[in-house]
Amino acid sequence: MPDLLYENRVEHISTLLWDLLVFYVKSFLYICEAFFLSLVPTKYRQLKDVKNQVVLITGGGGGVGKLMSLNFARLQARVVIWDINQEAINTTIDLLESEGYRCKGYVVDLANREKITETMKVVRQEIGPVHILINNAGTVCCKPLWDLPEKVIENTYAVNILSHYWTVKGCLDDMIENGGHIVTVASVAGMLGTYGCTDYSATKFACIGFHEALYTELRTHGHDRVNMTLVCPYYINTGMFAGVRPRLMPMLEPQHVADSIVSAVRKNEVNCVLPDSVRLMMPLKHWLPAKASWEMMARVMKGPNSMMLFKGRGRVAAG
Ligand SMILES: NC(=O)c1ccc[n+]([C@@H]2O[C@H](COP(=O)([O-])OP(=O)(O)OC[C@H]3O[C@@H](n4cnc5c(N)ncnc54)[C@H](O)[C@@H]3O)[C@@H](O)[C@H]2O)c1
Ligand SMILES: *[C@@H]1O[C@H](CO)[C@@H](O)[C@H](O)[C@H]1NC(C)=O
Ligand SMILES: CC(=O)N[C@H]1CO[C@H](CO)[C@@H](O)[C@@H]1O
Repeated sequence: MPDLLYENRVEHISTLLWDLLVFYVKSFLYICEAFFLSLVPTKYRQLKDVKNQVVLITGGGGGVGKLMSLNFARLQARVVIWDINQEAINTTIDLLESEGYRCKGYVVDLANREKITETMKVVRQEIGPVHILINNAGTVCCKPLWDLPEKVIENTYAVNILSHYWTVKGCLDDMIENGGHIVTVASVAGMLGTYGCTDYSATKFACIGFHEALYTELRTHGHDRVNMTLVCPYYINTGMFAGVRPRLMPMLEPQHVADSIVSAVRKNEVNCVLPDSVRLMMPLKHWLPAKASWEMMARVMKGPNSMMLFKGRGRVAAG
């Protein structure tokens, strides 16, 4: 570990200047690299080979999780899905079987820590160590805080963020040894507080913090064989936010999101914001005065009004 306490001022300043110089040179190269790679079509890129790798997808019975399962199966990965809903698991297994692929499903409530830890061990025994973990499951209720039941708040935290700690802890040693990839599915709602989402937005912000902090820890300790990808999608047309009608941009198609996530993983990309334009807009939130940001959100985007149309799936949230 490099020593940060220097003997004297001269040494302090000279090392700082040297590090800044290295930083500028490397940053310039990385920016050129990123620009160059953005021009190369995916089919000419060198992509991670996932053949025979164990890919564990939480929430694999639903929207994006189901489509990612099929994508990974087509790449000859060994797909394992977890979901709270056996019927949903069956639809994914059937979908993969219709193309001749196999997939193993486990019923797991991600709000249950013991069950997660236990099933992680079962997967390791029955299938093998996990190479790619996709923490994809999520839940939303969409009510203003004063109408949000305590149980629902706790369940949102358990599923959307706490479960990430238990799934990652269950396979990190294997990943450090064999190489691996941890994918965190957050949301644009994790970059921008959203109406009806005091629980959902807060847990998605937490997902981003989890990803960034763990990334720092892995890099600092030289665990370079474990890659990480953070995914922040805008609304997706899966039914999770059914009813909501965003004013400016249409919802994303689930297939596009699944394809983009799989591609980001195979390119070892660290950040994946969907669509890209959101990434360019987001800094406005920090630059504009708060009152101007609110005008943008409430008057131009009509964010709260569109969220008030939320119907979801009409099911009562678990918990
Ligand atoms: N749909 C959107 O507009 C949108 C936007 C941004 C981010 N996201 C995020 O993308 C991810 C996937 O979203 P989606 O639209 O495919 O969701 P979805 O609701 O279509 O599917 C989620 C799956 O997770 C499962 N699940 C829910 N609670 C669970 C629990 N306690 N234990 C185990 N499984 C559970 C559900 O049964 C379902 O099969 C989520 O993390 C979501 O927060 C979604
Ligand atoms: C799921 O599939 C299994 C095996 O085919 C079957 O036994 C079970 O009844 C199915 N469950 C549901 C809820 O559809
Ligand atoms: C295990 C793995 O895929 N490691 C890769 C992480 O990403 C870098 C590139 O960004 C690759 O060089 C590693 O091979």
